[in-house]
Amino acid sequence: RGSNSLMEFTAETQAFVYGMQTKAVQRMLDFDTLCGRKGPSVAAIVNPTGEATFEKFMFGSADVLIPVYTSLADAVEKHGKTPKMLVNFASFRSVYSATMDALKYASVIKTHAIIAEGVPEALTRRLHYEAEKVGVAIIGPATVGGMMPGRFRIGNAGGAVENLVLAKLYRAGSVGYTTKSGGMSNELNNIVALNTDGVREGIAIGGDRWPGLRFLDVLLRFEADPDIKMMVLLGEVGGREEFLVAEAIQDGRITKPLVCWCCGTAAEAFDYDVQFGHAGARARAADETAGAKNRALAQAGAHVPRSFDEFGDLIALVYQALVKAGAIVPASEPPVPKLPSDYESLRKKGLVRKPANFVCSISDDRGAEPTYAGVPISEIAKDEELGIGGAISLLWFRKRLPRYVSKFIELCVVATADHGPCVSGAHNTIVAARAGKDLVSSLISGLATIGPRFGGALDDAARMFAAALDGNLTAAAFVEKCKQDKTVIMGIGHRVKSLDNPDARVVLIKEYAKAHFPATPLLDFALAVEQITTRKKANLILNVDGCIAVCFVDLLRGCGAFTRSEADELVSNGVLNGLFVSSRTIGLVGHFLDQRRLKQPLYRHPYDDVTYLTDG
Ligand code: Q5B
Repeated sequence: RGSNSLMEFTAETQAFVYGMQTKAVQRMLDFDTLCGRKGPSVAAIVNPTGEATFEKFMFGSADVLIPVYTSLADAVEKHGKTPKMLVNFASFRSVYSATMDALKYASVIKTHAIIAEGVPEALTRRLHYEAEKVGVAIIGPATVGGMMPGRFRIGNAGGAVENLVLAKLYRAGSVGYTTKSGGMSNELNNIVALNTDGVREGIAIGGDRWPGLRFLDVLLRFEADPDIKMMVLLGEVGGREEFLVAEAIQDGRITKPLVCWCCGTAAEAFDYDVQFGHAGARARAADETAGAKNRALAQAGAHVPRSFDEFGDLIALVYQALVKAGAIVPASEPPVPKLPSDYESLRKKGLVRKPANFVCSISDDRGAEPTYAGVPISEIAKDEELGIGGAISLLWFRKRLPRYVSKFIELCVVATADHGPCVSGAHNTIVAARAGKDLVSSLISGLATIGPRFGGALDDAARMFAAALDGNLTAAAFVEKCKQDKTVIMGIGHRVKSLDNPDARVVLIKEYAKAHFPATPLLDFALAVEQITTRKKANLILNVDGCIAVCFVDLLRGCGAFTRSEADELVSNGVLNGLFVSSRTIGLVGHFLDQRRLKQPLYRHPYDDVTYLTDG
């Protein structure tokens, strides 16, 4: 059964918490704050499946870092100067090995609380046997642990902060109680607070059939504690623990007033065995019934009510008698301590607000399914009208645009996804990949070349052509003006494409626009400009950037989904270059993967390809 002697709990006692139970740790620290403890009651967390690190918690309104170790050995080495309690949250599968490991440090870890439910009984008994050999006390399994008001809280014992305050667990009273589970403890915290000066110590021994620490062990501890003036026991059907208590009253080992009740008297109304919620809560023989145990306790001299309804009243009677006799002198009530509230919990209750730092109007992933402009992605995936062009429309324009528009976007993506390895972007991506850089770095290196000369001329082309058309310039006047201004016409000219070597992409885009758009005034204007520029040089064609740009302006202005100012604002915000960046990303990733697949070595530019002008 392990040692029957629990360690002493003071306002300096600290625990190791086994398992990454951050909520439980925070609850222990919140209890510390309520009690006015000087330091945290958790010395360290042991997380064998994680990394050695620090975890941030709140201690009052201050941040504290609690160390996390991957082994108990490390925790003991660093914090083993003073005795520790182990709050063991290992699962029922791993708790046996975790406890056996912890028993190696019996000189430091004097008491364990085993929280797991469902630990096989044979393993539980083996653990208790081994613990007893090394003098370690085990509370549990299947326990919430216990509560030492004003000093120490084991894990989640006592529940939410509101309960701790209502049951005045931030300061000690005169009552020691023991029971089985967390739910029963919470009930007792409340009943004892309502009917006495409060709890001095409360231990839940756990709901299994083979608890380590027993009711009698706890009550004998209370008997020896001069600050505990009366005791409360809330047992239940199943097991014979309560008979040991009755014997101890009879033979004089327990002398302090004890108020008892065993729950589960209703089981006797059935003609078959009833299993209650706890594994041990089932009468396997007549003397394991709640009624038999209540009678035995009453006969031994404990205070036993007629029903659970009268339990609190009887506790109050016994308490008042002790006060009257002068055995208990109720202390004056300290002010109720305040615990700073967590912003998140107040926000959920609607008690605080703050302006958001970020605003987002295009997507939302907070629900079960992400949405783009309010449309769930499953709908986008199902709807043949949408596709990738539709997804871009929703995310960029926050609109579901006509199919011919999303088809046009898809055509632009397909047409400009890649243009071979020799263009600036692909070149840089390839060189970076061959220098051993990762995908994102190589991609960034390629994307960084997109600008006024390469792939980034769309928005400026749209602006220049639109301004000329809107200003009623003729194509010839526009070309002349650019010449006088010494400005290159964005969207005109190509390094390799020309009248003799036409760009197939431009042909495709022009044809689509002519076939599907309501009108193409800007495209027509740009083609008229091309007629003039190509007279000067055959490569001064309307290039892919320029063609997409003017077609897109015709689309934004003509599709009916945007006002003129909305269309202009989209262009001035950079939507057209965004289209090239998005599509070319596909090709650049392809080049990176290609270089990796081909295991290409570091690239070094050949000397004979550099003209050296170094002779002064
Ligand atoms: N001249 C594209 O120049 C390029 C003129 C012009 C008036 C013009 C040049 C340019 C505007 C920017 C633009 C997008 C640098 C191009 C793309 C994506 C790509 C790329 C790929 C892909 C080419 C020779 C003579 C000079 C110049 C005059 C040139 N452009 N006049 N307006 N726009 N265009 N960029 O061939 O009298 O001899 O001094 O800046 O739209 O990037 O495939 O490679 O998909 O990856 O080097 O298609 O046109 O010609 O600069 O030596 O000029 O023509 O003033 O006149 P070039 P330059 P002069 S699409």
